[in-house]
Amino acid sequence: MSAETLHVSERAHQYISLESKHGAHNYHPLPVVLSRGSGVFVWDVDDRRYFDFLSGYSAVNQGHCHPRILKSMIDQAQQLTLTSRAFHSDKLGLYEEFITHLFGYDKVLPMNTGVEAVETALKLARRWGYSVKGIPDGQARIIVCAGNFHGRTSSVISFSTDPSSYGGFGPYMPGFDIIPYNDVSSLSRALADPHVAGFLVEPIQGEAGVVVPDEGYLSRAAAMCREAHVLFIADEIQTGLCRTGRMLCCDHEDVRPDIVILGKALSGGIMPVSAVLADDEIMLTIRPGEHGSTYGGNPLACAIAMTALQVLQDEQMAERAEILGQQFRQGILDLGSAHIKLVRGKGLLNAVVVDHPDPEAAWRLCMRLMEEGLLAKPTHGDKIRFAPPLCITSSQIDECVETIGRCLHDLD
Ligand code: IF1
Repeated sequence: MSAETLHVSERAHQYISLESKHGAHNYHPLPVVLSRGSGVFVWDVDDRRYFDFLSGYSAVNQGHCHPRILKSMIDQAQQLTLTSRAFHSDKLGLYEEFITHLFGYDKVLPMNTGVEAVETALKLARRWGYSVKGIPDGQARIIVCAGNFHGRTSSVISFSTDPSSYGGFGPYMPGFDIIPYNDVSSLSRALADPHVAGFLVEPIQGEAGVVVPDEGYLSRAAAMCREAHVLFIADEIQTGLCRTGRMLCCDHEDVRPDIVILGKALSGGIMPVSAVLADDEIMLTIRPGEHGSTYGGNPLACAIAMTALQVLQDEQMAERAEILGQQFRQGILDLGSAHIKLVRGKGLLNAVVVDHPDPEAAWRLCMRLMEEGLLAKPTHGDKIRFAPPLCITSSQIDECVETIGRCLHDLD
């Protein structure tokens, strides 16, 4: 039994042991075993309640087990779940019309996980580069940013700068140029290469610790890409769908990406649903039989995603995230803790950088928060991401800020 699991009940330890014995050790979770979720709350196997400040890494923006999304899932699951794309269904076209009208694009290519949508966007950009921009076959390049996180397939980790993502998994996919994030002069230099097809960027870098670029960075970058006839590709898998206070994070700067990548909350945390949005000049460069997925666009996913998107609008979740995020960041600053180097974020995607001589301080703080009924997890050592479901209330924000303050005080 590790030191961390000393705190857990016998019941919880049984579940943790099963995972340890029979499951790959590709994660290091907090020692808590969850069994129920509703709204902002989750409960563990001993019926202790927690505020969920990770939200499935922004997949549960609508709140755990949202009743309207669940109902859509149950109704459709009793009707038809999967046809494959060998046949049409009575849900795919309706979903495609719904999501393309909502975001203002000609077409959508439905996939499942976020990284599959990222891979799809990369293939679209390369194919557009060859068949529209006229890049010589096999020479297309994609610009990406240092500190990126776009998923964990072999191609995508090929342009990661995080050794824990790419280390020991070579050989790597060629064709990517890495530039510093939030740096328009390096982007300008990289765009000078006529073989560049696209620029893939997170509007806010989530995994890097909620790194928010300078005001105007996204709009400058998008204008430079337009000037260079290069596709601006926004990975909104974590920042999209109301998380940062707008339907898309790019909306903060009125940027309309050439390709938008969505995932996570597109299903409200029910099942993997992702999507790539683009106009015909890009989307129609892929012809029948040249890309796909067994589950991509399945009727169950379509029904769930339409309701998940409708809930975001009906419950004004972008507006809520904007207002409650400001309240959260101000509340954290008002704590005046010597252990907070800074708090940063947009909407309800925020992170606190912990300032403490103990390198384990962020982890210890999260363990204390867990004991006080709030779940959060450190990212990259000294940063803790705080991202609750967007259905959280103002008084709950105050309650959680007070809890964070108490636990920061206990750090010493
Ligand atoms: C893990 C991170 C977050 C993403 C962005 C694509 C994907 C993700 C901006 C791929 C996925 C998840 C993956 C999960 C933990 C989590 C994560 F810590 F890994 F980086 F949120 F910040 N683009 N992020 O954030 O989507 O294929 O996972 O559906 O791999 O540990 P996916």
